[in-house]
Amino acid sequence: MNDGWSSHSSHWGAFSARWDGRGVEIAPDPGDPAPSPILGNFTDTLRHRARIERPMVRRSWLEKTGEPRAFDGAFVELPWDEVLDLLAAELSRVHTSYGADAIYGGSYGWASAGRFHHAQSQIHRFLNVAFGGYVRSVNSYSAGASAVILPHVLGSFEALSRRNVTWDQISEHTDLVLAFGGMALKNSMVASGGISRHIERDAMRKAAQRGTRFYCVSPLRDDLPEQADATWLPIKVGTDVALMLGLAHSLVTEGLHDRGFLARYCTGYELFERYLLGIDDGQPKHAGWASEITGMPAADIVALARRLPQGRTLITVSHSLQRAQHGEQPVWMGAVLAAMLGQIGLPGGGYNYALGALGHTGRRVNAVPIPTMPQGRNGVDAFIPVARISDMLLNPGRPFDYNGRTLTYPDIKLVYWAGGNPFHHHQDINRLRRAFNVPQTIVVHETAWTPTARFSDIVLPATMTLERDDIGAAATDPRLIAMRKVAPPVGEARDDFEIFSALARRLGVEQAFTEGRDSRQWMEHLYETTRQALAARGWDAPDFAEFWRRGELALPSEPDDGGLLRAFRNDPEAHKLPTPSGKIEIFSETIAGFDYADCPGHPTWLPCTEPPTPRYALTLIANQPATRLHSQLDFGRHSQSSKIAGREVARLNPVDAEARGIADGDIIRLFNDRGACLAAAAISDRVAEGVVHLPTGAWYDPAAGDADAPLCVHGNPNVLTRDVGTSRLAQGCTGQVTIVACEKYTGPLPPILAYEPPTPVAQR
Ligand SMILES: Nc1nc2c(c(=O)[nH]1)N[C@H]1C(S)=C(S)[C@@H](COP(=O)(O)OP(=O)(O)OC[C@H]3O[C@@H](n4cnc5c(=O)[nH]c(N)nc54)[C@H](O)[C@@H]3O)O[C@H]1N2
Ligand SMILES: Nc1nc2c(c(=O)[nH]1)N[C@H]1C(S)=C(S)[C@@H](COP(=O)(O)OP(=O)(O)OC[C@H]3O[C@@H](n4cnc5c(=O)[nH]c(N)nc54)[C@H](O)[C@@H]3O)O[C@H]1N2
Ligand SMILES: [Mo]
Repeated sequence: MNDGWSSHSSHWGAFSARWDGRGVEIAPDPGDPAPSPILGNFTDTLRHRARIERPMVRRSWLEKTGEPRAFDGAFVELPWDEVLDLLAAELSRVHTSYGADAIYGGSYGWASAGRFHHAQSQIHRFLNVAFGGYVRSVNSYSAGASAVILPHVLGSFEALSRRNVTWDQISEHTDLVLAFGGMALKNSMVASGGISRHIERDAMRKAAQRGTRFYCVSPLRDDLPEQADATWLPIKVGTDVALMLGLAHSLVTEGLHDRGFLARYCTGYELFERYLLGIDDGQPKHAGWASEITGMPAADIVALARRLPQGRTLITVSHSLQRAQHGEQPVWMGAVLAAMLGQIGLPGGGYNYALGALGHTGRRVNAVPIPTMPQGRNGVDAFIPVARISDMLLNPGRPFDYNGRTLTYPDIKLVYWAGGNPFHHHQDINRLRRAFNVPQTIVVHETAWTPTARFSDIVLPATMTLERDDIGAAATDPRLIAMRKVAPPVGEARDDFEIFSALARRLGVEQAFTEGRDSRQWMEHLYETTRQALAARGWDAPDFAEFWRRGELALPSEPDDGGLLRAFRNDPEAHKLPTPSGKIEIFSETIAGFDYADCPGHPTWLPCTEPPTPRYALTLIANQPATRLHSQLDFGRHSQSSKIAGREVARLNPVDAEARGIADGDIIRLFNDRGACLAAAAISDRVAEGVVHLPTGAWYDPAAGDADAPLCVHGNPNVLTRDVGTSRLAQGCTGQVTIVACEKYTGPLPPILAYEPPTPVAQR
């Protein structure tokens, strides 16, 4: 590009950037109809003091003093060669003494968009090559429950979320969208690997203008955009299954359910109907019953049920509903409600799990594979469902349930992380601190001094995306982007690939790790798969040099054919669903056979076992932040501009604020039995009564003093959330909601120290 501008891409959009030695200028991609303001976080981050400039090692680790880890910043700066020698020796020691199943390399996290410098692929490949494997994690924080339940009852998570109903179908065909958890534009701004066009706002506007009625079932009104002109149904948090059952009951009693569809395409409806009608437990799940639980008037439930079969109706269930205890149930019951309406597989109708939760959904997928870094083979059997990290570290050797199996937590001696921030993403941070004190060694590659870096032993400075060349691509985006280096690396930062290559050399496996390729040769190699697939179909397939010169490449898309559900609807014999019966499982013999009280054989109303109490009367929504991706670049300009007095903003309803004497802009303290944090109050009638909304991503900033449960002075909701699995079936993350109390904070306001780098200390 001219004038020093380079094409680049991120999880939140494609753009061009220019570096003047101090700051970065950003120009969103001209083809993007609604670029994300999160791009603004790049402008001042490259040389921010929060960046890690040199390798650092915790002094107490170097000196083997046995002190517990702390956020005290006592790190010794060491030259690269010395640190790499130390680390290679430590990895060898742990591997030789305890085996590869003592190394946790799950390393969950979003890292950055480039497909070659993909931190997870790099670390997994390194551990596979060097040690034959590592203890891994399965599933995600995003879809912990749904990824496990959906294949039992309907089909793969991938097929149901990403290859299903499209925004085009909705604009053209859909009469009613019942969106559980909404479809907030702030969420679909983001797609891992990249997103070059943000189409959701205009798609919803177009649909609404044609007459689609949107219903936003959510504690937050803004979970559907203005353009959708939605009706807001602010039901009590965590009660969606009761509402779905109430709707289903009304359908049945009024004879509005599609018996033909249920008979032809589903199995187990009769057993479920007994539950719905209360034949065995004496409790019909009628609208009155649902009203008591959800707080929504019974007449409104009946009226909504009558509307559902009147036109083309789409039911969506967001990720957030299943990031809670018993999160399997709303995912399953949403599908059952849609099955009862008989529209599954019709254009713009039926069921789409997690539509709008990310920019991956509602689109056509690419017809060719995108470049992906091969990770090699992991020979270690032991794994955990990803959100069981603290459980694993605290309870080596303890058995746990997962998806019909009884597994055992391995005994982890070394934790290695690259591209994720567990002190952002995990629940109950005070418990996580105790867990992170168990292993002998914690290693992290980071771009910045995140709380995870601060709590590790060996901290290696990684380049950030703008400091290296890469290829940006996602299976749901029709453009491959040449991500050109914008600026030189900060300090002594190195690419993850370079770091692992240097370690591999010390461990005698360099050739196996690099296969003799440098970064550029790897990119060319990975690109070749895509190029060959394009060439095979007669598409424009330039060589790598030409792609790099152009800066981008268009990828063809698969047709908008409704995917698995449409094929199944059209011919259920030829296109059986990948479930045990080949049909939609309203009752699952498999799940019933596991005999889990917290996940029975059909969708069931199971209340949360930690309901609000007089002391903790409010429900906290700890959702995805609008001003950044998770915790990434929280120190960046756009994220910072949204804070008040440096704190993350917590919204609450005027009624709840008044009852507690809280005014707009006040600093408040949110607390429960697990922890406490400060935040700045914003009073808003877009938040339902009884709810506090504090998004995730403010860097954990513990006040000095209290070692067990320090106050987070910045506003990280994960000091409050509960660290339990969704159920014995999926053991997914339950971080979306928790109970809290809230009061005005009148003490002296502690400074924000989260972005202050540690000052290196001398070795004693
Ligand atoms: N309470 C609560 N908690 C939640 C959620 C919730 O709803 N509520 N949501 C959950 C969900 S869905 C998710 S996906 C997780 C997200 O959790 P994470 O994916 O862990 O969060 P990120 O902030 O994206 O962390 C990525 C880290 O990688 C670093 N990084 C970026 N590029 C590179 C690189 O090239 N190399 C290296 N080595 N590092 C790099 C960034 O600086 C950042 O610290 O959070 C989960 N946590
Ligand atoms: N800007 C931005 N976008 C993102 C991300 C980000 O960090 N920043 N992260 C991305 C990632 S990794 C993921 S997995 C997705 C996550 O996608 P989601 O999990 O769907 O997103 P959230 O914003 O956490 O939650 C959506 C909404 O669900 C509502 N909700 C919470 N509990 C309940 C409930 O019990 N019932 C009902 N009806 N509604 C409820 C909340 O009001 C919340 O705003 O978002 C992606 N998009
Ligand atoms: Mo996620």
